Amino acid sequence: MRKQVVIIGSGPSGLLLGQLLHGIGTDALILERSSKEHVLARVRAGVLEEGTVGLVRATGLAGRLDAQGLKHDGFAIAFDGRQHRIDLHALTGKRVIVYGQTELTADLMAGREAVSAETVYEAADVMPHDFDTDAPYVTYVHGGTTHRVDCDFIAGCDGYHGISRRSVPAGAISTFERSYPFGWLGILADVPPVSEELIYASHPRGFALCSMRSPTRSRYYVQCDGDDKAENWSDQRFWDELRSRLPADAADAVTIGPSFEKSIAVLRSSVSEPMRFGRLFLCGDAAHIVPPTGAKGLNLAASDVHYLFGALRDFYGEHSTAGLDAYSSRALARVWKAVRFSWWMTLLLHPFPGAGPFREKLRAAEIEYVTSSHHAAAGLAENYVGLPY
Ligand code: RFL
Ligand code: PHB
Repeated sequence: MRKQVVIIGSGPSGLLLGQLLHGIGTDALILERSSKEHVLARVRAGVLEEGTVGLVRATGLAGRLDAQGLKHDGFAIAFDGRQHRIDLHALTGKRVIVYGQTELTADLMAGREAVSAETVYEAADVMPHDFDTDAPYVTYVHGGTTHRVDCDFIAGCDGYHGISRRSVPAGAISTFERSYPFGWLGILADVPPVSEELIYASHPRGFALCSMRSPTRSRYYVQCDGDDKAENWSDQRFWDELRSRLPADAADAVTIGPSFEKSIAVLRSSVSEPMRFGRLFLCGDAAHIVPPTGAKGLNLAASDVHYLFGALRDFYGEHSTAGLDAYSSRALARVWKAVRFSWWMTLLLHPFPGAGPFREKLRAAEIEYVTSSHHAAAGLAENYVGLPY
């Protein structure tokens, strides 16, 4: 089989890229290791930058996102028993949209099916080959048979645990990493959110985040030990811990109910450079991971897609390789700013085990500073709504 582009992974980056390429008549095949049901069951991001929404609109598949996405003009930082609002819209003229990654994935998958663009789910042993030549190809096993797809380009959209990054020779890639000594325990529950806007709460017992998926579905997180297990947390324990970390007015307003999803995410920053190896291009979590504190992971995947799609469009439309040549440096410039912001917001809002009183005093002073200084709040807001592409 021959395709112009083989996309490895059907997460948001692979699906977005596939749909944009379809729109310009470029033939792309998506190879996904898991089943469709498994991909759709993953609960992850919730906050979209306007740039991400614009990219979804360019696929023509933003109908449900535009109708149901919640427009947020601000969020609160809770600290020392009080809430301080960061007015994103007043500070930047922009807002963010709250819409679940699961819903976005479902919309993109439905759009792909509607135009009969091919995705092979449960593709095993996917392997990119010869991407340092002009004749790359990808092999995979499906239904007990090994298949080979020749192509012009391979897009590695297969996330942090994917094969694309790992198929690059060790000497050709550099990875910069930082792990954090805690995780986030997250739940979903069909109860109304405690507040119309997100609350990022910093408390001596640990960080907590009040988010949502809709006016009737809440997404809450509490900072936990990195090696803790979701099974250790009954619903009651979770709600008690969450409420203990919120200011009294918010704690009293939390509606409690049964959770239907509970999982722990570890926090990590990681960037692998470069993002291009001949005809293999890494995109999204395959190249970089950020802690969820700044809500940047999915949005970075989208900005990579923006650069890669533009490069492929110029290649197929104008025979120009300039965008392909610039892809890695353009994408990485934006990635590192988001890595810095996510790292900073994580340090700002989480008590670090063993940090000691001096660092905790500095952290308190910094929270006071960003919540009382217009200039500091503007810097936070500018990064939160998303830096320009
Ligand atoms: P994904 O979503 O991991 O998709 C990769 C796909 O590749 C498949 N795959 C393979 N396929 C074929 N062969 C192989 N060998 C393969 N190996 C893997 C996988 O099955 C999968 O389907 O990567 P992508 O597309 O780059 O998207 C990245 C985002 O999913 C991620 O950055 C965000 O979810 C991060 N994130 C958040 N981002 C935000 O922008 N805003 C948020 O509010 C936000 N909250 C979060 C988050 C991530 C979280 N967790 C669980 C890590 C909250 C959490 C709790
Ligand atoms: C979420 O709703 O899942 C969410 C929101 C904001 C974040 C991280 C996760 O910073």
